[in-house]
Amino acid sequence: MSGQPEYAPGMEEFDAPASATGKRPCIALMGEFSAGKSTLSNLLLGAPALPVNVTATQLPPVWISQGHELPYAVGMDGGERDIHLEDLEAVSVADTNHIRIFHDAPRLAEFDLIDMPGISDPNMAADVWQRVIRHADIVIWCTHATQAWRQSEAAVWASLPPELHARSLLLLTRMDKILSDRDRARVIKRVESETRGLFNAVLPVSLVRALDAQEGSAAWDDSGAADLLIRIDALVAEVASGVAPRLLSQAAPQEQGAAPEPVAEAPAPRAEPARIVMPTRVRPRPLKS
Ligand SMILES: Nc1nc2c(ncn2[C@@H]2O[C@H](COP(=O)(O)OP(=O)(O)OP(=O)(O)O)[C@@H](O)[C@H]2O)c(=O)[nH]1
Ligand SMILES: [Mg+2]
Repeated sequence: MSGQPEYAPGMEEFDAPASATGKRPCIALMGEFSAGKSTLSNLLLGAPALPVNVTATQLPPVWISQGHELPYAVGMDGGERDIHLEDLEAVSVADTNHIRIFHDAPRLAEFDLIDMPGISDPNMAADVWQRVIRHADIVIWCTHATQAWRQSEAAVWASLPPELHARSLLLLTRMDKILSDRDRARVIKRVESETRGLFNAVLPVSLVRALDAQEGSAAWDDSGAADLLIRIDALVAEVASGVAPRLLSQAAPQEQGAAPEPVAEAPAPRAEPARIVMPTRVRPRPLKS
């Protein structure tokens, strides 16, 4: 591991809010290595953002906006240079602040996306995500449901401003890997308890099932994707209009830092996967205006 990222709040000012600048709200996808950030990006865009063959490459943050401009890289000094998506191996993480790419996905009319590298990727310098976090209006933090909300994640999240917490979602990915309804409910309950006051909402999802499902189908709803999109739309609208989203209520002190309970993990994909039926009480409630 490359050690804990040490983000120093106040070191860089966050951008002015989207409501003040008229810019599209910017959603940063964050989380540990392999937590599902790029899969979520593909789900939101309805297509892979990058050529499939670059998934093994260590990439700097990838900032995706609507449009047809050619991709470019922004260096540490703010200088821009053209890049080729087929040759991303040539983009050095050490010299590149972030990559800008453009896509005609309809959802990008509402928001920009920044697909971040994993916060504790052993092959990635700890500060890579810190260089661009100031552009984020909203964070969707992806955490593996089977080992959700580790100390390393909590430490990074605690270093970010409370205003950002209130506009951000915690996504429990890989819910399909947890076998029983009971274990799924237990994980959701624990993480909700440990993160109360730290996110706008905690949402369980199976990104692979959502990708396999037709949008609007029962399988799509059961994957958690429908609830996720409702919540994203609400947050984006609130951020764009300058309404301050509200946090989940504060955690009781003794609830913080409880040891994760073991959960039974699904051994292998099944031919006929069971539907993920999310407990009704954890479905996101509509935000009151
Ligand atoms: N079963 C299951 N697999 C998932 C889910 N979400 C992501 N994956 C898989 O997890 C692997 C890693 O997903 P990515 O989206 O590349 O993760 P990432 O967070 O972008 O990873 P880095 O950019 O390397 O930090 C891929 O093989 C995905 O198919 C999920 O909800 N369920
Ligand atoms: Mg990724």
